[in-house]
Amino acid sequence: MNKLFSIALLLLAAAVPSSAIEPPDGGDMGSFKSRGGGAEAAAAHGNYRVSPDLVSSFRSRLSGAKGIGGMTRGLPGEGSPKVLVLLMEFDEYPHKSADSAEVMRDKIFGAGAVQPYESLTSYYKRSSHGKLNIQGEVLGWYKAGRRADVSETKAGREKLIARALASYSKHDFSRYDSDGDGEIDYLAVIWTGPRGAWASFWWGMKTYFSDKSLKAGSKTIGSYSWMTAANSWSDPASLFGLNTLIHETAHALGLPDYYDYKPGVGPNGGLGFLDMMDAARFDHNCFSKFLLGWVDPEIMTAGDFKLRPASEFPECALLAPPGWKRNPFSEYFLVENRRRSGNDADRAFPGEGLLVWHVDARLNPAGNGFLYDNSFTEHKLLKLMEADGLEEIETVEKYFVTQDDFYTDGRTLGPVTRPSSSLYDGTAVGLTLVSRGGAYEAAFSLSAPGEAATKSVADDVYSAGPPVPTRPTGPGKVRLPSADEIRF
Ligand SMILES: [Ca+2]
Ligand SMILES: [Ca+2]
Ligand SMILES: [Ca+2]
Ligand SMILES: [Zn+2]
Repeated sequence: MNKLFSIALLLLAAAVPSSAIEPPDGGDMGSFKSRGGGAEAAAAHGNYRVSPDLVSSFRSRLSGAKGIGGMTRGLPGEGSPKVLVLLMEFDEYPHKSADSAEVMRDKIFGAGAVQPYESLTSYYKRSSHGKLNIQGEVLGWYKAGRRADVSETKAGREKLIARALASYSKHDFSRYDSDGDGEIDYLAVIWTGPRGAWASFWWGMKTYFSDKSLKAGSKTIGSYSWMTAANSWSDPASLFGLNTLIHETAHALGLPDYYDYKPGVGPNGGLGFLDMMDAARFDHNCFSKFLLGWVDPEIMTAGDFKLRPASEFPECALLAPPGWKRNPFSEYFLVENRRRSGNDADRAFPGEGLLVWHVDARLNPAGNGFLYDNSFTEHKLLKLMEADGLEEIETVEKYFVTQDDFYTDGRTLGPVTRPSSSLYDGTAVGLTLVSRGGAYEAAFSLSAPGEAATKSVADDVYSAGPPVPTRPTGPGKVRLPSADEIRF
């Protein structure tokens, strides 16, 4: 069965030639070979780390704090924020007639047709389980002159964007500032013409606008992303696809890249391409959804459980090691049931069953970020446990997760399995998960020494780790270090 399925997948993979190294619609990730060269440039954007603002809002939410508003820069993860999209056309590369501004508006904010990347709005409605309903407007196509004349620097890019926005003098930009802090929450800039190398000027990315003297109406610009209108520009059939925009928008929400910026330094292999923040495909994993408040994992210590598909229901299990003390800023395991539906309804989605994630969400001493990331640190913030025990994500170049990496019927994660349920320092916490299979509802048994069958109740409050740094509001407010101020 597994073997047949693997063969079917190989055939599928062959039918999608460009997915081997780079997904058809990209993202800001590149081929393994090109990643090494651009690592410093990419690291300068800080997107390999969870944004300090998201860490801060996660901590506030988990500690039950109410009324701590204005903590997040970028796009809020709940509600109906308005996103501004700017379409920029260069003289050398007229926009494709099939991607008129009207069509682009429909592709980005419309209902769309074919799941799962039919529109930014639809994807995020599903991923957030109805909590995030992205609205917005499209300006363009703005005629930006010759691309060859663009100054390929941060300042050059900001001036170009500000000039374009200034040409829409009658537009009301105040609607894109959902928290009223004077800054447009999130702007996506889509330009015509081919991409350059990974992390070069003409490559998809998300960063912060630094020049606060440049305004759109009365608003400064905050978080923004930058991407091509077609990944294979010279191919007339290559039109605008949503994957890169969905990926970059996740950075505006605060999520990190889980792919590896620098093989050979720190952990390798990311998440084996099984995530929107790795391959720019599929749904967001349940750790990301936990950070954003889109799922509230059931804390489990022992018993028999069932999970419905994570792409359809906000269901996720948190396997709490004995002595865990309800502290999510520590090491633990998350389990979700994934199958080819919802945002995973992509023919390249590699299997079905339980996925087990090893999370190490310890905070840094300042309390404004996680100690670990998936690129540079000793081990990963988020690691996929491979049920086949082969650790191919970390050891095989360009390893794509397969059905064998899912915990299906009878597969076990325990103190002496490979991989084991031990913590990174080798502490055997004794947790044992035995998958009981199931095609739609996936069942499993969990045991730990000395633990009675328990399950959390929904309104349990977590321990929030060290005190949340306060950020006074109003003039002269103190700002936490932001991801874009971190340099390699
Ligand atoms: Ca704002
Ligand atoms: Ca690495
Ligand atoms: Ca494997
Ligand atoms: Zn990214």
